[in-house]
Amino acid sequence: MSGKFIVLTGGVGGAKLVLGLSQLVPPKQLTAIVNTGDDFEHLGLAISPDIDTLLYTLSGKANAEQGWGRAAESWAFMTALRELGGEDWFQLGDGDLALHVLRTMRLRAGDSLSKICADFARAWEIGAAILPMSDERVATIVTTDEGDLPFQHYFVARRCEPKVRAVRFEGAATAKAALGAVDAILHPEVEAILIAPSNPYLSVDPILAVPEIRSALERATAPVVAVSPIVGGKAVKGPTAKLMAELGIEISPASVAAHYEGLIDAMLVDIRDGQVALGIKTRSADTLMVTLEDRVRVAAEALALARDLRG
Ligand code: FO1
Repeated sequence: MSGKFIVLTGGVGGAKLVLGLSQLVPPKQLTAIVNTGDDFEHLGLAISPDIDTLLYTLSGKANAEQGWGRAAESWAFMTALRELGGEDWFQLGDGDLALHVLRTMRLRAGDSLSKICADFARAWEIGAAILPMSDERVATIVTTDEGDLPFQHYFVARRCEPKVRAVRFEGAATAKAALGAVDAILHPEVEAILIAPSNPYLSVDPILAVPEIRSALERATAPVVAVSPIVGGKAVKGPTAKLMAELGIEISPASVAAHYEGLIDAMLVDIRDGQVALGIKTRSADTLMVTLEDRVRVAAEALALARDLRG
């Protein structure tokens, strides 16, 4: 394949698909546009979880079982922090800390998040382009029955327990797409644009809330294929299914297809969800990603669906 491939991704599930794609597509032809709505400042440090999860995953440094953070991590910092009474609800490993310290220092020096990402990717010999959705601050705020919670407070501190009433992305409406993101989506050699099986409402929506990205997707001539995050009528892990239930949305691929209406041309649906009539082209496959082979299989199925659309 000589073409280019774009994937919109957030969270752990998204990183799995990107890893699968990176085994099939020459890395230089792969661009990931990553959610930054989960980003927050913690202990004075700029944390970008979905970018870091992708950096770790594509460089082979990820803690695969946990999904986020580094493998073989040490926790001296957290131990010392706890002794001093510092906030310890958000686990920062010693190795992980280097990313946050360097990123914070460089952001304060005026470097853009996308430049910092590109330098980290290069340092870890990641060939794929890792682009934040925007270089400007966008914050996912979850409105719950306990009030508004910044994303990490909902996801980690409260373990997704509060009932969700709404989700919003502060700053998204005026945020410009990161340099290169729109051009990547609209590039004439793009063969497929994939939406990873990330949480549509928490991890993909912030990306789609950046006006230039949504309009680029609407204008793109390349096929846009979403991988369903639902497996057998429920979500694999994380709060997707609980969130959908709380938002009164039926937990099904059809709901996700409707959510992406007008943006996607097709959806890869899990074989356990049977044949679903979504009004768009679908392909059925085992989309559960446990092993590396699974990740490659799902990526291959999604690319095959895009190829079918190109005819
Ligand atoms: N998730 C947790 O459930 N607990 C944590 O303590 C935690 C720390 C953490 C540190 C760095 C990082 O990049 C991610 C981290 N995550 C943690 C995961 C993170 O909350 C999620 O991966 C995304 O924000 C949503 O997918």
